Amino acid sequence: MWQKVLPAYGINIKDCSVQLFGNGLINSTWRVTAGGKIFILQRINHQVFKNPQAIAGNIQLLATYLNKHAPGYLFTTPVKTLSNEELVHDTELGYFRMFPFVAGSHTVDVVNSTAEAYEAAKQFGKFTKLLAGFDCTQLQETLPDFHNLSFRYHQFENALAGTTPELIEQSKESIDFIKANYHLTEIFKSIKKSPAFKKRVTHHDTKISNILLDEDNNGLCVIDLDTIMPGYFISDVGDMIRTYVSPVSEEEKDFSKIEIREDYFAAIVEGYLGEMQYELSKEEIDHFVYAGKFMIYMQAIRFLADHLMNNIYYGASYPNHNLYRTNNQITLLKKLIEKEVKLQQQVHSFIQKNVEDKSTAA
Ligand code: GN1
Ligand code: MG
Repeated sequence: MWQKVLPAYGINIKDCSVQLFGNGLINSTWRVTAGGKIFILQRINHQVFKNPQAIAGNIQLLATYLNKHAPGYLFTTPVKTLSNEELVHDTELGYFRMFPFVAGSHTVDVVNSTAEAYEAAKQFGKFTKLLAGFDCTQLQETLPDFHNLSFRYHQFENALAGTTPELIEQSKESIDFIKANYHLTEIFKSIKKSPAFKKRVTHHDTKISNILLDEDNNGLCVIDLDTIMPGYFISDVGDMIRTYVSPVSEEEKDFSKIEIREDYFAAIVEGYLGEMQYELSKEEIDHFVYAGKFMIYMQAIRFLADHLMNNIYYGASYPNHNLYRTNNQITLLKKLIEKEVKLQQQVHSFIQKNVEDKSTAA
């Protein structure tokens, strides 16, 4: 596939080496070495991202702003083709773009330490903070309704109406759990109406593999910029809670391994709020743990709806894969709810301590 794309960048396919890279569910990624340089080539899933030009446009706007207001900040922009384009379009293969590989950087697929969780949370917080002065309404919605929980709940109801009685019977417990926790959708609806919740430049995919680390494991920058859109902080904090706090991922089938590690939660609080504390309102900070519930619940809904619709979105590599993923997320959500009060207290102690430190320093 890449053979057809690389010549657009002036790369001779006989003089390069290409390997598959990463493990995203939606886009395909390759690492390309050519002419002594390394690049990351990505195919944009056009079924999902219906308007790839919007992604390129958003990245350009952000790059221009950051160049001016935070010139030292590392922000990766696509390599231009020979004809000065940011995207390569092939009628059969779809859309591609390529980024320079950041020298000395690496990514990790799973969070291995609280230090990594801290570094990632700090980078995602810093990204939104640096863009606080940028008018986020200029950005296009690359995926309309992506983290709109009301919309996801409707999708789930439509899936229930369109699926087979057998699948409903088999998924009954999971369906009942989602319905019984509809109040989480109600909270989201009130957030959308509340002036205390602000739309900001939001990454919307804060998994650890979307952070570049240097050789000493310090965070360098955020990558995977496709879902950057206006959004609420609960999306970014929530997906960090969803994916860093448990020692096992959404793919784990032995649910007894799912756990809420308080020290990892604390690392997210310190990393993210260390940057964002003074940007967020009191009401937003009060919803820090809700952020985790929101994202885990929404992911469970998306996996379940996909199971009911025969895995058209996420795919499945074994029978009932998306039902396992759903129940994995439901288990994680239940465990988070058990510790909710204690974790929200951790958030408030962090804020309190910072306020006290500030007043003694003054
Ligand atoms: C998808 O493609 P990937 O793995 O980065 C999905 C996320 C989900 C995630 C679950 C565009 O992300 O929203 O949280 O799978 N991205 C899209 O693993 O749907
Ligand atoms: Mg992604």
